[in-house]
Amino acid sequence: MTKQQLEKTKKAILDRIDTLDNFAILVSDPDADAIGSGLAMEEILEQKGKKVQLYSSFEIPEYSFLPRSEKFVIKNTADLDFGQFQCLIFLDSSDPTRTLDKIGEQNIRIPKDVFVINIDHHNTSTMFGHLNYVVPRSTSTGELLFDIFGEHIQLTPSIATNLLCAIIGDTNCFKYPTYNYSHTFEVASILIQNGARHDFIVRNSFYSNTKNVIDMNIEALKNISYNKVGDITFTATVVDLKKYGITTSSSRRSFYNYYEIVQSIEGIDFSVRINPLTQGFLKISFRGRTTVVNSIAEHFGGGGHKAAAGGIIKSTPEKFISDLKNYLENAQLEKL
Ligand SMILES: [Mn+2]
Repeated sequence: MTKQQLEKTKKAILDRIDTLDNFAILVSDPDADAIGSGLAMEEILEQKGKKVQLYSSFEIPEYSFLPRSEKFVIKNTADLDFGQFQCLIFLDSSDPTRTLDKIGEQNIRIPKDVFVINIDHHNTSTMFGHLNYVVPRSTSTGELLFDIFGEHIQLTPSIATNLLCAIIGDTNCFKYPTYNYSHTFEVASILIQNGARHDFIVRNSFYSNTKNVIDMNIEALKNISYNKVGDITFTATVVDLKKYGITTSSSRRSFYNYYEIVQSIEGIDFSVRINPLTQGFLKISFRGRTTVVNSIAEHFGGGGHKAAAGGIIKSTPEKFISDLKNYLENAQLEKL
């Protein structure tokens, strides 16, 4: 979207929110960006005197440190009657089904007369909203919420903390190499000036692991296989989260230490982590070190960002790795 289109969309979103009263906010499978953005959006609408419900299909105990986290109603979005709302705001969701726990046959039914606003930074967005504010070059949905609403609200310490947590989470502490951080650091600075606490977010996001999480990271690292197809070298590991009592929804955060180490291995182009789910499904998570990985994830029916992407597929770990190698034989991968 061009700068002019974004400005126009931003104004349309602000105008539309002014005219409506009854909102639901839906977030993608929860990471820090989805959760922090959801909480900030809920408070923004409350400030504007709106009726608002904030939903997650997944439990989010690992983000209970965030201010106002009790505002989340945990309910599978497949079971929601959206007809009771005038407007749905989807955050960080490249398509509406990203808000679902996708195992099994589920879908989202949105009545035609319900207005849909889509705010996201995935370049795989299906632009499903009546208004779409989609900026793939942006670090996070949290940063986009600041861009849209920052000048139109009172930036409370809780909004500032939730937005900064979203940005820190989606940039992996400003370490992903795929963004121009010039604007992001300006936003972060304003958030900190308005009461966001960097130390609180970092301690709770990255330095608060249980022993189970550490044991799982050790197993994931121990079991790494090194694979080479043509010029491409990648690591793969299979870990069963269930063994460690860790839910799929918190897995991204739980593997922080594993990713830090895998990303630091010289000569590796990308890594893939394979997590067997129930009913013969696998959750696959790619991290690019030198190559773009969302094109690989898309080949397997998933999506994501250039350096971090994934999806859920029906396969076995052995078959998936063999399919991945076959795909890489002829794939033209872009460099990060
Ligand atoms: Mn995000």
